[in-house]
Amino acid sequence: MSTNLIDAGAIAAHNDTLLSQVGSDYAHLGEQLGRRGIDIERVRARVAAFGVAIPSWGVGTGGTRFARFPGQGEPRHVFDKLQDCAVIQQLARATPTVSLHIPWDRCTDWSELRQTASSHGLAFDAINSNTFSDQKDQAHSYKFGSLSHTDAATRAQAVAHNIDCIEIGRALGSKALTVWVGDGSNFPGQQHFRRAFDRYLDSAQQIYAALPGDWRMMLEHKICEPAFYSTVIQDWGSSFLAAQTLGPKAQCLVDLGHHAPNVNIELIVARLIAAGKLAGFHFNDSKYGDDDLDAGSVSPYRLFLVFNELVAAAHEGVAFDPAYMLDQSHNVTDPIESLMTSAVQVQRSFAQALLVDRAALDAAQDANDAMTATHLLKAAFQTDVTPLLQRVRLEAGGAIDPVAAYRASGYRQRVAVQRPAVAGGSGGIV
Ligand code: LRH
Ligand code: MN
Ligand code: MN
Repeated sequence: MSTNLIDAGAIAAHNDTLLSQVGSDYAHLGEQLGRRGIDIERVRARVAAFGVAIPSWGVGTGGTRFARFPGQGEPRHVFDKLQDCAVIQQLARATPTVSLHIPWDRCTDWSELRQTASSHGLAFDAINSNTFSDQKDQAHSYKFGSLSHTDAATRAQAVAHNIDCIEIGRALGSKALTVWVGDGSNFPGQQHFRRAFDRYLDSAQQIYAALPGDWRMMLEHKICEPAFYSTVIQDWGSSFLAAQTLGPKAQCLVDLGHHAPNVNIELIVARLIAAGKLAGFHFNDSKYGDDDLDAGSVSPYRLFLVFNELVAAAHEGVAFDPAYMLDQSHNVTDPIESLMTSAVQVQRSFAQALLVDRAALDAAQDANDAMTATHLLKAAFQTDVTPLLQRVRLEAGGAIDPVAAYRASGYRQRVAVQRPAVAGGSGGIV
């Protein structure tokens, strides 16, 4: 393991200071849950098996189109990013996989990258393509779109890039390609809606045809940005239409920040589960739009309600396998701290959803007892599962308080010596 990672002895020493506190808090929670007929050990086992992928682009400081303020010791390349991901996993133990973004992540030897990841105890989740920005020396610009572009050569270039991503993903052991396009229009009349969608489908079909048998193609919709009047894959309806047209390996990915304000995201999740088309998630939080705030930092109850749908479906025996990923931009925090906190928040929402009394909720729903039903959800959401999450981390060799242990480790200061600051600029992604 790399010498830059957190010293296991230091984690153990940190845990020792909190051990007795966690022991009594956990016992107390177990007692409380026991009175509600819930076996804490069973919940703990489910939570311990849960993981959410880290976006490789999330470990660098983000930015907006106005400015980027670089942080200390930012990763210089994909190997540094992996190392930061390893630190997150070592301390929080909820993020065993990494989701790459091509070509933001560059590498001359993908098998070496895979080996490095595995030496850190990490594997690769879905691979993300990028046809929403132009790369140096690119033959055709994506200024007016990619998979749905009016120009056939531009579409072909975008298709080829996605097929390249599949090849990279194969070398890494990924099993899914996530496709988000910024294609759309900024003026009424600029784009022929139906033709643009047909062109998108035609291109997507070519990518789909190149998909290995055991892969999924995850279609990510987004209401706006960078196109602010219309987007080709605007909402879950367009995404669903596309996924249905493409075939069973195509499913719809829900990024929590990609909806109009007040949209009922948990209802969308329920619909996609019912249709067998839920690919997975990009977790983040938002107040106004695609703000890419830390998961659960603004609306933890909404995140819980999403997990409530997932847990309910699993409880009812529905077969589905969503991919869980974070997709956030960290502008004012240390990305490692944000990602650990977000992973734990997602894990927390899952744990809380496991506490819902499903039989009582079914009965309340059947009896049209709205008050009891909503109290049942609140009872689960308002349960402080912190000791359970701490215990899960502890058992897995992580830190009881990941942020405190991280700060005490001096990791950021150490890597800052090796990694010079990258100048600011707009829309900065490492
Ligand atoms: C688009 C998006 C998509 C991209 C990522 C960087 O807003 O959510 O998932 O790949 O951000
Ligand atoms: Mn996303
Ligand atoms: Mn987004």
